Formats: sequence, C-alpha cells, structure tokens
Amino acid sequence: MNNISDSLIHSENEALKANATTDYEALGERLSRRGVDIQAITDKVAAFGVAVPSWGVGTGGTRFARFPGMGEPRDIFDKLDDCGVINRLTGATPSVSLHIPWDIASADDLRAKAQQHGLRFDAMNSNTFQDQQQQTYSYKFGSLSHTNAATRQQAIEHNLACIELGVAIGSNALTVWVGDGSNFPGQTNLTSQFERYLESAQTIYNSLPADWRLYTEHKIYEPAFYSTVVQDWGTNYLIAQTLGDRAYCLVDLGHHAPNVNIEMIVARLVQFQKLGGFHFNDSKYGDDDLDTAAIDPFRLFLIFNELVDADVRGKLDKNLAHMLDQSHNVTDPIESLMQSAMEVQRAYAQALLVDRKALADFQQGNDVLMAAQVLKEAFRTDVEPILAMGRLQKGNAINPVAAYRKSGYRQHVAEQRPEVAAGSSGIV
Ligand code: AFD
Ligand code: MN
Ligand code: MN
Repeated sequence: MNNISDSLIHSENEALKANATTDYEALGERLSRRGVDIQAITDKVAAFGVAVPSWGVGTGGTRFARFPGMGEPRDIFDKLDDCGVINRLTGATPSVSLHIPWDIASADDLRAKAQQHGLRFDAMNSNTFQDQQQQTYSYKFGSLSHTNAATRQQAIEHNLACIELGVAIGSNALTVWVGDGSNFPGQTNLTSQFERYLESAQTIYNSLPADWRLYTEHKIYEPAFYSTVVQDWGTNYLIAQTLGDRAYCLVDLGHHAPNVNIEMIVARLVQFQKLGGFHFNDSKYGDDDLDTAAIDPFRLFLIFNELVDADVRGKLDKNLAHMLDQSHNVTDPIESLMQSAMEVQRAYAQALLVDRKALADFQQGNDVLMAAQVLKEAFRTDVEPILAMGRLQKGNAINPVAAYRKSGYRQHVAEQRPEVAAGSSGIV
C-alpha cells in the first residue's frame, strides 16, 4: 500500500490552488490572443501518459559501482507500489512496463496489485543480455544472434515466455533489446550475425498474438564496443520491414551518437509507418539514462513537434508506445520519474502551441529566421500553469514532488524494506 492519501493531495492543493488559477487565467488570456483555447490544450496534455519502467523505481548504478538507496523496492510488488505513487501524484503514468525475468510473478498477483493502484501493463521487456541462474547456455557471446543454434533457441523461448505472461496480464507488446555485437574487428561476421538475428526475431514475431506489436530497440554501442547487431535506426527499420506489419522501431533517446538529429529519425519513421514508440530519457554523452529533458529540453520539444505535425496531418499512429527508460543513481527514483513524466507532458504542451499555419507559410517562403522563431516562441512559453491545472482538474497534485516529500512515503517504506547490499555494479 502507499500512504498518499486523497486528503493529503487535497490539502496540498488547497494551499496552491489560488496561485495556480491566477497563473492559468493569465496564460489563458495570452494564448487566446493567439487564437489558442487553453482548456483544449489542457485536456490533451492531461490525457497524455507515459509508461514507467519497473526497473526505473530501483536505484541503478554505473559500470563502476552501485550505491543502494533508501527503501528500495524488493520485488515487483514493491515496484508497483512505487509506480502507484507516481501515478497518484502526477496522473501522468497510468501503465508500467515489466522486465522479465526481473519481474516474474504470478499473473493473478500482478493483475491484482496493478488493479489496486489503477495501473495497466505496457510493453513486456525481455532480457537476453544477462545470464540468469539455472540457464543452460550463456549469452556471453550473444543471444538471438549467437553462433550456437541452441543458445538462439533458448533466447527465442525466453521471448515467447514474456509474451505468454504478457497476455495473461493484459499487455499487448513485446520490446526486444539485445546486447549482441562484438568487441573486436574480426570477432564476428557482420552479415551472418545479422542473418541469425533476423531469423530468431522472425520466429518470435511469428508467435505474436494477433493484437500484439513487436518493438525492437536500437542502440549504438554498449555492452558491445566494436559493433552492435541492432546499432542504428537504419538497421532497426530493416528489421521492422523484414519481420512484418506489426514490427516497429522503438527510439530510445540515449541510444544514438552524440548530436544525432533524433527528431529527423522520428520524422522518417513516422513517414514510413514504422515508428513504434519511445524510451524517454536524456544524455550528455552516451546511454546516460538521465532524467528526461534534464540536459536538452529543446530536443525533446523538437521530437514532440514532429509528432504533433504528423498528428495534424492525420499521420500519427494512435498506438505509439510512450515509455520512460532511465536509471537513477543520485536522486530518489520516484521523484525523478515524476519529474520526467511531467517533462514529457511539457514538451507535448509546447509542441501543441506551435503556430502550424505560420510555420508552413514561413517554410514555403524560405523565411528561415521567422520559421525558427515560430518554434522558439512555442518552446519559450512557460506551460507549467497548463500542466498544474491539468493535474488539479484530475485530482492529482499541483506540485507532485512537494506532496511526495510531505507524505513521508520514502521514510515509511524504508522501515519495511531493508537496504539492499551494494553490488559491484548496477547498470540497468
Ligand atoms: C538498455 C535499453 C533497454 C533495456 C535496458 C536494460 O535501453 O530498454 O531494456 O537497458 O536495463 O540500454
Ligand atoms: Mn531503452
Ligand atoms: Mn538504454
């Protein structure tokens, strides 16, 4: 259970309500001068949710060390309690994405716990980048693309088991990320390794229930440092094309080379109907898994600008999977995930404010400066009153982090959840 009571949220909101309303009305007045109806934007943003990764509520680590956090969840049920807190306060995270085998439990128990918090299950994530106890074949040299057929088969069967559990808990998608690749030139034949991957992935795809989707996630490097089988969006697109209609590319923001134009990748995948969804996070250098928009909020805005542009043209897939994927080493994961979910909503709100007609006209006339300014004007708008009012109207907290701290939830669970010993490393 969690101790975020309705009365706590109510009393916290009472204290903030007057200012929130004044700010909202002031922004509403400004936006109406631009012909924008603030309530229409508020409704869209408040209805926009992202899935929380179950692994995100634990304290992560780096390749060097892992420092345990206070009151870390011991199992998937504790994790779901934490996810319940995030959604209760923000109203922005109605679903949870499970990682198997980390989160294995009985389907009935999972469903019951999720129901208790009003949560749904988003995409299932398989794990063939680590060896599990009692596993026959090692993934040291790969999984779905391993040279040994029996190892590939074991990895395939693991994915099928993920689907089976997913069906039982109401999920409808499988996300596959593999660490397969090579560390030295010559270690692997790049072509045959990809052939083996495709064959394995096809077998998994062919077993998908009719209403399921398969998301494959590309990542430029790590844990393999010379080559990675699914290293970029081009390869990812080839996979989705090869497998079939229900195979889509998942874009994790941290999985590209520095300075890559991610919004353009998004535009391309949308254009060719292969964008499956996102893993939102942020990074300075590599797959840093920092809080969403912590480093480059403008980039997140530009990604949402592409999504809204596609939506306006009637080209946006309504079933896109929006998920967070972050690792927290020095913050309280619940606070970071709440913050990130709200940052995603913020970028969406800003993108909805772009004057699309003006932008199209400036683009058509090659008025570069003004076209850029149209985007900047939307990005510069402080949409916090919209986000806050959306939460207030839905009965969530105007200021989720403040309400969370006031609740004493972390101290409360710390009493029930003993500290987990510091492992050697804890990369997730
Ligand atoms: C990886 C991927 C991913 C995967 C996770 C494992 O981003 O989605 O499931 O880390 O912790 O880098
Ligand atoms: Mn990811
Ligand atoms: Mn990652």
